[in-house]
Amino acid sequence: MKKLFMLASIWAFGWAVQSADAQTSQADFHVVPLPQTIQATQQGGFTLNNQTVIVYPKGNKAMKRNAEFLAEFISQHTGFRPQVTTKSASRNAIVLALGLTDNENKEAYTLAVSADGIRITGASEAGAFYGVQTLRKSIPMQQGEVSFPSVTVTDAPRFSYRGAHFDVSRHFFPVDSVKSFIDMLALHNINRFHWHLTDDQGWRIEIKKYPKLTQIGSTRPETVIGHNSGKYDGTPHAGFYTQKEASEIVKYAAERHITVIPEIDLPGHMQAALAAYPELGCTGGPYEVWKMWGVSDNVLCAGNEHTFQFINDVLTEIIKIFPSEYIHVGGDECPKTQWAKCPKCQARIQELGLKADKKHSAEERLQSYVIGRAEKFLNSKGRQIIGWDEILEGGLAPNATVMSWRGVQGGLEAARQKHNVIMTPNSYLYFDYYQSQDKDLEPEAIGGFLPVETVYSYEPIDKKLTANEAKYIVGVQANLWTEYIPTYSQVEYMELPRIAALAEVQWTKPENKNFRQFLKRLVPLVSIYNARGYNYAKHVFNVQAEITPDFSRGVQNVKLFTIDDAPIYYTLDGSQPSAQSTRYNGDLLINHTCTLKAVVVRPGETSRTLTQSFQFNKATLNPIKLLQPTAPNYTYKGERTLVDAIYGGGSYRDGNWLGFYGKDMEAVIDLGKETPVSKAWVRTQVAISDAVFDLRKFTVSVSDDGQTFREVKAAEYPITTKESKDGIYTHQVSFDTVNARYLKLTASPEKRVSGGWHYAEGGPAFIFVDEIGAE
Ligand code: TNX
Repeated sequence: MKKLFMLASIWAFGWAVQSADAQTSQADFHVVPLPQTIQATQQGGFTLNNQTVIVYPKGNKAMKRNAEFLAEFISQHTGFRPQVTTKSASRNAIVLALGLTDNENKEAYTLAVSADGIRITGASEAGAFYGVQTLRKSIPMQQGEVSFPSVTVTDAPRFSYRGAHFDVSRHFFPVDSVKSFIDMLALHNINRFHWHLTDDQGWRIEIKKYPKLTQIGSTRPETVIGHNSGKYDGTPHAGFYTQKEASEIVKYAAERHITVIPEIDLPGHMQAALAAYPELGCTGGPYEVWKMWGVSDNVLCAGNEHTFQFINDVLTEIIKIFPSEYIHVGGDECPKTQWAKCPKCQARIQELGLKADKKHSAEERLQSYVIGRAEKFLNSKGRQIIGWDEILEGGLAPNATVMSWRGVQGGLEAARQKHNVIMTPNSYLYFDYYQSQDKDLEPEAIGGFLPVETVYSYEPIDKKLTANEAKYIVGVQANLWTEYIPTYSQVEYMELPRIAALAEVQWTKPENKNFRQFLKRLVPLVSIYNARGYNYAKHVFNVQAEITPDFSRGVQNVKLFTIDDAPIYYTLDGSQPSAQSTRYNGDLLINHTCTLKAVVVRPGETSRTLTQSFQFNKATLNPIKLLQPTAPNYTYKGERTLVDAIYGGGSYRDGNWLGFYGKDMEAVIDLGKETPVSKAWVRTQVAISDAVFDLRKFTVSVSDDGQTFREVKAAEYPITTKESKDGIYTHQVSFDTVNARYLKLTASPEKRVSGGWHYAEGGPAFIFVDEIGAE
């Protein structure tokens, strides 16, 4: 019986494929990253079918590989694999060629469609590879023939260094995962893989001259739970790459036109190495491979000549494995506490005559000395160094490239000093940060909040730089620190789709970038993620809402949408929606108190739930006027916010709260006709450390003409003190029913903070109000 069912389902699947076969899908070159130009031509469109061949230039191994990649991609997308050949074909061929000469950019390519086929011409093999990537991404994931529009794509990356960093120290990831990571980079046209191989919590690369680095340094006895909770999991965490495995990774990456840049983080972040060779530390140990997160005080001793021998020996083996011109030597977060006490380090400072000045301490200069020696050594071998922006402290090594991670300032400073810079600011490009403010629904992360949109908005060439200085910004990179990322599946979740946004920051010219259009381009890219089984974050696929109040009809107009136009279902009674609930049809007007919940239902899965409550009362969505202005920075959408039926959240900066400073919130609401009213209220938020205090007074007045008002009730509230509590408060007053056409509600803030306990002493405090109402 079971077998019969299986046969039946195979048959059904086969039928589905066949019927799709009959259809020709349409290729679209608006891929991620968006090519620089896509120009319509008169050459005629081309149809790719099971007779199409891929031609590459004879004798060129890299082009042969490009051709084979393309054949494999096409077979994944369409179901048939084109034959790869060196025999020229005049019809029905995709031709991969070299010799694009009118572009100095080595990674440039053109892709020209004509009735006879497609010709990709690279300025180099790498250029041709990006042409192949663009072509493959243009093909929908649908079995059957593909029709290409008659266009020419002319493309080249904006930045030559397009990086992605992966920390394999905090958590180790096996060779297969690293290869998978590299495939993911290739899909996004990334050409540098920054491999963070060593840190306090684990040394992950075999060094033959120092076998204990991996024998001891690659295993930590256990790992702290959560954010340094003080509790440990009791499970050893271990792993390293042999030199052979690392070479295999280098080759795998090179085949995908990616350079592996290894990082040996020094002189800080070295506790795992010290556990293996305690004589390299200032105190002599003993040390253990670190079991918790943060910045360890245990660093290499800069007074010990053996340290420099060690660094040179390690780097000697590293450059044998990694042909990259650039070697990353870290330089970040090296506490100087032990150097300040260590007699050897102090003797070195003396001997070198290092002096503190206004900008740098003597110990910072000692760090520059360490990095400088590593640079000298690597330069003597024909290599260059990259270091984190701390290498600016104490003076830059002469040829160093700076990776700016603590914001953008270090990058600006290095560019002004005429050093190459790679921008990787944590505020935009730290993929270990949360992607949603609903932290409860996310895997535990280090902190922060970095949604796709913020990544996309990043502009690496700061306006403060002159054109000449801007030339030193050679690249952009996102970093993935893995303290809180124990599995490879979570690596994918943190990278995807933020890395797609990164790809356009790195590749696409800023004038061609557009977030809404990027989201549309993301949909076909995600179908590749699906086909490859990637675990990507789905926030951008959740229901999005645009809520516009309509005062003339007294309703909230709710527009719901998704980036791929998938069906949305909703409820208004607070119950969980499903595919059985009402389907959203483009029309949703809310005129009563209710809770909207909406989900997107796609084959096999339902999105997160969008929840929005509406609170209606007699004042809601009636014309409102403020008689005194809001604080300029806290005006958002203005007075209508106070009667829009939408409450604000716990942050007074969420756009639903209006701020008032030194002025009353004095609002006149036109109820439209004479209306009986017997109570009124105001919702306010208190955040004492930001000088956001409670009201002192709330007054209700009424009027028949909107000109002369009669006070019906007033209430006073105690002064805010050190002991007052932050939070959201509703202040309500009741009175004998009055008939009123106009209602005036006045909330008065503290006008003069007193008592000598707050920095706002002597001046006014803010009040923040999200909603006012009456019944
Ligand atoms: C800072 S970025 C570090 C890493 C941490 C990371 C966590 C940098 C050069 N150093 O050691 O893993 O923050 O976000």
